[in-house]
Amino acid sequence: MFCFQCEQTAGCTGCTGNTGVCGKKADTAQLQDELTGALIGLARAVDDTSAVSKKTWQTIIEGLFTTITNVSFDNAAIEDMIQKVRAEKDSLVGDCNKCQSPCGRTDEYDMQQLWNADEDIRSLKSLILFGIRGMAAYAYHAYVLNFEDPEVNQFFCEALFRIGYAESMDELLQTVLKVGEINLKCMALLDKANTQTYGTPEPTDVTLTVEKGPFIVVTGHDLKDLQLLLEQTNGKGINIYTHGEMLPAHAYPLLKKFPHLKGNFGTAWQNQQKEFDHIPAPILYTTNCLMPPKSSYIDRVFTTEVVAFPGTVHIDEQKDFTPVIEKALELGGYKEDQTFTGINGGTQVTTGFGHSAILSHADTVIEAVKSGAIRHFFLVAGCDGAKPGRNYYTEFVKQTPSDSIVLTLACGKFRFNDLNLGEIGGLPRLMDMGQCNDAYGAIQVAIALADAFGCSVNELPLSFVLSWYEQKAVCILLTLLHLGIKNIRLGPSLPAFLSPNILNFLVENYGIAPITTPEEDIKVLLKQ
Ligand code: FS2
Ligand code: SF4
Repeated sequence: MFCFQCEQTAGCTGCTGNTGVCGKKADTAQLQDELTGALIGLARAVDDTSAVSKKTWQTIIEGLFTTITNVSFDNAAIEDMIQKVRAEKDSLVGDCNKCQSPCGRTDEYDMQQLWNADEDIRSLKSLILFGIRGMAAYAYHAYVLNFEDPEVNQFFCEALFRIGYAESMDELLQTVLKVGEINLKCMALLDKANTQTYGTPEPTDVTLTVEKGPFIVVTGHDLKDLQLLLEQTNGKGINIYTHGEMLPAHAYPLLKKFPHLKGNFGTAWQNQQKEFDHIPAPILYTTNCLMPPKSSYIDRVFTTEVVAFPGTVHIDEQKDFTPVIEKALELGGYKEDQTFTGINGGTQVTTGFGHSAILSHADTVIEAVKSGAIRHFFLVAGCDGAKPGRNYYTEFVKQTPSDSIVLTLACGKFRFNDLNLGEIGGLPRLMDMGQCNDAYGAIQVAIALADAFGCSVNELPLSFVLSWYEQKAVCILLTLLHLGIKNIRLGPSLPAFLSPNILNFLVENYGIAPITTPEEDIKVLLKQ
């Protein structure tokens, strides 16, 4: 196998051999390559016909989402997805199969060509591929809420097509930045889908205590699945607790109105095996990140949508959560309320500081900056992961000066979201903007502040300190580059798929730098 798409890739170069660091087996990696090759074949067919339908876009988005890290470990599910992609291609250019002198224009792509390409070409094409994989997750969450953007859909095909095409570095670089441009539109689409469906997020305190009685833990990013689960458990004496990237769901008016959406259990994805080991409750996975479940709790793991693991019960598109509900009732939950704490000992966290909530205090913020009460903003955001070096982010937040604001989003926040950093002018110093896709909100806040001060985003007293793990972080990074944002600090390590030349390009043109120590980085960033 060869895979180097995530931050924990073996030896910071690539997973090879029989199993990846994430637990993905070589045959699964092979099938994911086959699926990607089939998707490129489908994109080529789209380029060759005008007969595309909604189903074509959905197939492409679903296929790409399936290949994100920690989404699907299930060979049978991936094989089904490959067949779906091939069937869709046949529906567009079925005659290609009967052609006596095939031109090869709609052939599937052999991913070995990419993995064995010149390292700079491989690097640029990997940025495109991993970026659109991440973007596909956002497009998927939007389309389950019936929101689509034809330009976003079309771009998935364009990008896939270019991965299978011989192009110069300059041409590929344009496509790399276009992934960032289109991902901004895709995140805007999802922001619209979430807020028009569930209301505008509002700051909300969330307890980490689990009440006695039956409960279900729901993890991942898909708000629609949470909504359906809340509806199906209503009045059944079962409480629902969010986990990981589902925490921001508590802030949406239409979700928080369910009285049995009680609180949050646990921290970020890499702690699942420890945190899920002994709980008397089932866990529903709506997306990544899925850690391979231990045998001690695999019978309590339920998956839905594209997330899949052999040996777990998969809830299909009919969305009948009865097996999860029955498991919750059978296990019965805790006999007494259990008080859990976050990583730093806090017993509650706060979420819901989306762009609307923050910008509703824009006058206060602008005044505080003008008076010097706020010296700097730090966006400390992104994925969590298992590497010990990720403690950097906890220390960084703890050491930010008392006249600075820390904005955060995505699952990396669990390293510090239970800290009480105090307030400035009635605003908390630490504000959780939501899931990783809510990077869109952070961008809106930055643009609004730049407008208010009549400067560019790069001239604001604002620093981006990002942690990455999987491919959604890649598309967000490309969006920030597309917007021309400079001096981003990135960690805990730099992507293995950046060749020395491409990394050099990013350093020279965007000032991207790896994290060093919290002390040193804070000192340097406060001066920029
Ligand atoms: Fe965290 Fe995993 Fe949100 Fe990533 S739960 S690393 O998928 O997308 O962030
Ligand atoms: Fe390795 Fe990451 Fe690929 Fe898993 S997803 S095989 S850990 S590079």
